[in-house]
Amino acid sequence: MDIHEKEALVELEKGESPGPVPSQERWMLWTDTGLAILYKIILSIAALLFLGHNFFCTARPKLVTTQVDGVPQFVLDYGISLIPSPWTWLTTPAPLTYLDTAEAYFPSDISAQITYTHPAINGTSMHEDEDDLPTLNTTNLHILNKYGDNGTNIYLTSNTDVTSSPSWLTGVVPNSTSGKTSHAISCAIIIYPKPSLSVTDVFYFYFYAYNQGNTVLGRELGDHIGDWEHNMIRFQDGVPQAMWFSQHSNGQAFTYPSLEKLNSGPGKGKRPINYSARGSHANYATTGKHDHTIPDLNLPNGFIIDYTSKGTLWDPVLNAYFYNYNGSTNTFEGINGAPEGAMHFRGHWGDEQYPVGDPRQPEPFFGFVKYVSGPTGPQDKYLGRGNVCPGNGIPCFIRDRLGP
Ligand SMILES: *[C@@H]1O[C@H](CO)[C@@H](O)[C@H](O)[C@H]1NC(C)=O
Ligand SMILES: *[C@@H]1O[C@H](CO)[C@@H](O)[C@H](O)[C@H]1NC(C)=O
Ligand SMILES: *[C@@H]1O[C@H](CO)[C@@H](O)[C@H](O)[C@H]1NC(C)=O
Ligand SMILES: *[C@@H]1O[C@H](CO)[C@@H](O)[C@H](O)[C@H]1NC(C)=O
Ligand SMILES: *[C@@H]1O[C@H](CO)[C@@H](O)[C@H](O)[C@H]1NC(C)=O
Ligand SMILES: CC(=O)N[C@H]1CO[C@H](CO)[C@@H](O)[C@@H]1O
Repeated sequence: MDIHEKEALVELEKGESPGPVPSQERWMLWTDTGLAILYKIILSIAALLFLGHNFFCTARPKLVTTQVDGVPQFVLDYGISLIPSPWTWLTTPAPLTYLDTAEAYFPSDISAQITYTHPAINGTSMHEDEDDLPTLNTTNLHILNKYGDNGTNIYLTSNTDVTSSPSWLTGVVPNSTSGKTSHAISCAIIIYPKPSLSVTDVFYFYFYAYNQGNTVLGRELGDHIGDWEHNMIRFQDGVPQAMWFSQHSNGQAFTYPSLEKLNSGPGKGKRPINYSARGSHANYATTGKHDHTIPDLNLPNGFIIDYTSKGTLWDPVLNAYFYNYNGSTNTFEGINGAPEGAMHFRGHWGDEQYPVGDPRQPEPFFGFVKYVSGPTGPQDKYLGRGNVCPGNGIPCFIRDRLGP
């Protein structure tokens, strides 16, 4: 749980595998007709290469520009780039996530959340006809910022009673082979260069339709509709330095070398693994139990426990929206057409806390309730932080040893 995520990035599909290469003898026997065919093949390949070049240029202009903007000219002048290509840089060290074996609430499509909900202010639903609202989607969601104290009091509220467990709350189980959430974009990757610190912070925001709270003395507390969690990797000259794991109202930071990495596949040795806790989706660097009764002092056992395990592998980067963030204007620039409205929306991604007495809200337990309010989005998560931890006043320890 955490309080506070594209148009799909053009997929770089592998080409068709080439057919069998003609043997030496076949080449020798080729006639003029054979040569004409050969020329045609060469011309076709040249045309394909040209089109491919244009494809790549149009597919990632912003990324390339961002990279080059921050690169000293001599690096370019000497022609040997020590900066990994943007794709490698963005996709290779990106965190992979293991969802708990008993997870019931999977990553969810960001735009689906808008479809299954309607905006409400202080318990009163806004209506498309009365409030002159268009059909809301990830492109135009920010128009709600005109209402409810700049959007901050707007709650995307479920169209159905969530206590009846509508199926959209459970999200999408990632493909067990590829780790991709098909037809669900559940991740927003935000690139924020901070020249004054000589770093680039890359935020990986994960979206879930539902957060199931921890069970304390047999009572489930702190559930909410909508859940935004994140990791942040701080890069210096394209080299990862440290990583932040969001957990409940705060989280933990680790140095990049201390993190264990994927031990096979293309990201071997580079991609840090993190574990998403059952229900609450808090992010941890290790498997097992994590007690967070005392905030920021995670213990292996205790009273309020998150569970992580090597369950379903999810690769959030395979289906994500990418953005450049401009800290001086607080604006998101969608890369490859990623919709910006969802990022600029200042309201909540789920229902407002149900009042005591509401039939959906069980009696409070020592003052704690089952259903709390849905979280606000990425723009509200201290993107401008100076340290690896959010600038929320809680001391920042960057651990160089793994622990719960
Ligand atoms: C919300 O509604 C309640 C009850 O109708 C009212 O007392 C309260 O002032 C309202 N709050 C805001 C911020 O409008
Ligand atoms: C959102 O709706 C607007 C019309 O209000 C439309 O122009 C836009 O293409 C839609 N965006 C998406 C992502 O569907
Ligand atoms: C809403 O935004 C305007 C302009 O940025 C600001 O002056 C005002 O104080 C904000 N209101 C609230 C309730 O945050
Ligand atoms: C899962 O991914 C694999 C590899 O990308 C693919 O071959 C398979 O069809 C996918 N399965 C489903 C159910 O989409
Ligand atoms: C951020 O926006 C401002 C104002 O539009 C612009 O001057 C500045 O160059 C932008 N910064 C980046 C890093 O794009
Ligand atoms: C921190 C941690 O538990 N890392 C694990 C990441 O995954 C690799 C292989 O999948 C394990 O060997 C690590 O222990």
